[in-house]
Amino acid sequence: MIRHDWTHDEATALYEQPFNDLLYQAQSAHRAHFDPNAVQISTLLSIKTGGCPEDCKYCPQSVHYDTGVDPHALLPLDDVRECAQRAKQAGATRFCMGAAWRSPTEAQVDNVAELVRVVNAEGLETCATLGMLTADQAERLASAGLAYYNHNLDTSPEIYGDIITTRTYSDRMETLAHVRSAGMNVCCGGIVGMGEDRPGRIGLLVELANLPEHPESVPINMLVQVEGTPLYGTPKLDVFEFVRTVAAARIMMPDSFVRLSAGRTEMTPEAQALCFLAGANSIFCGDKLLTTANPEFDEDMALFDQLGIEPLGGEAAQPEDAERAVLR
Ligand code: SAM
Ligand code: DTB
Ligand code: SF4
Repeated sequence: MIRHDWTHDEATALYEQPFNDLLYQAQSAHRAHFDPNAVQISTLLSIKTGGCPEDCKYCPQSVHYDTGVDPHALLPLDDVRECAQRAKQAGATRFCMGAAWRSPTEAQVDNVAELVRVVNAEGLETCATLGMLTADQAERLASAGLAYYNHNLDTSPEIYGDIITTRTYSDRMETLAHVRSAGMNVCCGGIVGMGEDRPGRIGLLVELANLPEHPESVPINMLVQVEGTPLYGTPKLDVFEFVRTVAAARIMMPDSFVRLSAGRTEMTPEAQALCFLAGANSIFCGDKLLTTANPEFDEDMALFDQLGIEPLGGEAAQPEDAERAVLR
């Protein structure tokens, strides 16, 4: 059943079940809505890196922290097309373009709209994450053919102000509403392992599940700790707590793709397999996220083989083609 009226207490009862009961319930929900052995593959490209005026304490791209990230302006169209071609060859179905902006200017929206047309022409679904959008900007991106917009709530409303001071939770909600009104699919999730407590993780899930419509895609990121960011050195989250978050997301948003997102380089294959069992059915492939490392493509395909997982709807089809196409 699709619900939008979760209370914190109900979500807590769900989340705190014995681990085996939680995984059984999550896997049952997963099987009722999806092929349990198919995982969707997205790839990421940072089209504009670093120098962001926001102060998100987790982010290596904020201008406020010295993280050694190499900044660059918006990439030229040809470079983006080439990356999209390689992603497609490797079996990705969605190409996500990330920009380190608080909110794009009108000219920047026009430029990204052009990139969206180019990537769509390569036969890939497009996703972009560019910061806050006005209603009109969302409309223009939708008209250009942008299929998904990623805009994360990141954490629970109670904690938000401790992590980011340059915008509010309601700013985030407003952009999500603009994206919905423009008819785009919503990709919205968060980060765990930022030092939040269990109620903080549950609070994020309640906010996501109680949105007027569930996001089509829910990325669950494990904090990637980058030296120079204020959250560097935060005590690491217990992996079972991460799996519980994935499982609860699957149960509370049974029709959504739940993406095992950032942080996989720190996870064992066993931990990732548990996430798939808990209902994760999407990942980012390619050896780089936006600025940090992600597992090698071959490593991911080896894990898929071991687990009997098939990439969902990818047209790269022939594994040898996929192996030849090194992502970025
Ligand atoms: N600037 C835009 C924004 O913040 O909406 C788009 C790019 S931003 C890098 C996209 C998302 O990446 C953030 O919302 C956050 O959830 C995630 N992210 C950034 N740094 C991260 C980190 N160190 N670990 C895990 N996720 C991270
Ligand atoms: C999301 O939820 N995770 C991705 C994507 N959406 C844009 C980004 C992860 C970024 C990890 C840190 C980095 O590589 O800079
Ligand atoms: Fe900027 Fe996005 Fe990073 Fe925040 S998460 S500093 S808005 S790039």
